[in-house]
Amino acid sequence: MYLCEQSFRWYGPNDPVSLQDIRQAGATGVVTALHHIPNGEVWTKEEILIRKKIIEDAGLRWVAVESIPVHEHIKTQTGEYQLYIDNYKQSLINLGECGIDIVTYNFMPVLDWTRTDLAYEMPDGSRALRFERAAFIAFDLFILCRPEAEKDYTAEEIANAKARYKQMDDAEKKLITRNIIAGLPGSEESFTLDQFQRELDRYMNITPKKLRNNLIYFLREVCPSAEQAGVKLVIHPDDPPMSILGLPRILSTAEDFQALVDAVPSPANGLCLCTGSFGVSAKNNLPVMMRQFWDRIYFVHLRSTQRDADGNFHEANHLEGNVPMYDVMKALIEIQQMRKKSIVMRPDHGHQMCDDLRKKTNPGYSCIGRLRGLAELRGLEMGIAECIKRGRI
Ligand code: DNO
Repeated sequence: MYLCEQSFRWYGPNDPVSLQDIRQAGATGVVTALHHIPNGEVWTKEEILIRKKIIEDAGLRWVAVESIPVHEHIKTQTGEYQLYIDNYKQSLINLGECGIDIVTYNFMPVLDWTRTDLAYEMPDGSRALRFERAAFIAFDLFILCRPEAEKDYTAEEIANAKARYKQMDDAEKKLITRNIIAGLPGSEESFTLDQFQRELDRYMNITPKKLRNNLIYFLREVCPSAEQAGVKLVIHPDDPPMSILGLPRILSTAEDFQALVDAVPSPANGLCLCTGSFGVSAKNNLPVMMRQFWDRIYFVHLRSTQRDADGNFHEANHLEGNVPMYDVMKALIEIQQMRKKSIVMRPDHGHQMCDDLRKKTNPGYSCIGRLRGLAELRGLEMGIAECIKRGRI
């Protein structure tokens, strides 16, 4: 029976979580990126092989790249975009030649994943990442003061944001600004408020349709190189799966990914199924999406979120919250048998808990919370797989 290849994300030699920690968590694979290479430059074979050796010397395997960032010029089709696309192709070819065959990317304008609170206290004292809508709108309207931002919100939302803003002291204003624009781990970019507004301005005339066309152009360009290199590209969905700060977002639903498949049928055009990102929208039915894209899901992030009626969400324990993890895992086992192949999975994020509460950790990527997540998820997978083998389900 084909079961998941269990992996852990690692931010490289400076990550406070070591490769030994990852091995002890029970993972066999490592998901990493060459974060020190500036966005847009080629990943040389030499650099790739140095990283690969470090991972293999620790008894692990480099199973996926997360991510090669897509330069903003490619997303907006301005400036040196063709050069950056050519560099991207070369990086894919180099990775393929070094035996690394899954590459994650996203096409979210300006910001990668976005949260307002990185230390939301759970009833058990652990800390989770949270997106609080009123605080986010308060940032947009009263801290960033984005021109015409009010148009994006209802009168009630604006009133709630105003009340929320009034509660904030200077320290909270600074903190929320840092959380939103100074870059979460892996985001690759960080800005001052002015720079940030200038980055948003680049998208003033870019409609969702135009952004999608730019993504399709990018894929048509890079997929042939990926195919030639034996590499699968996997796009990470928008997190959260909705437009924010007036920016176009084009990978929030099954229809969004289907449009990409229709435009670029290359088998290299794949999906990184991030259950936590898609799961924030009640409209996304994850097991249905998994069966729809069974032959294009090459990488899976397993995580759950808990929504509330006000449009807030926080990251729940892996087996709790709104993501139906049992059904997701069952679908994942099924699609692996259909594909006759193990799919790379990593427990996505985790609460900061136990000893990690006293350490400096990367938000979402402390060791113990993810270790708990992996332990629960692999147990769930084994339980379902055994029941299938014994004909019980
Ligand atoms: C957050 C991550 C994202 C992801 C990128 C992929 O925890 O899932 O930063 O790595 O969006 O390009």
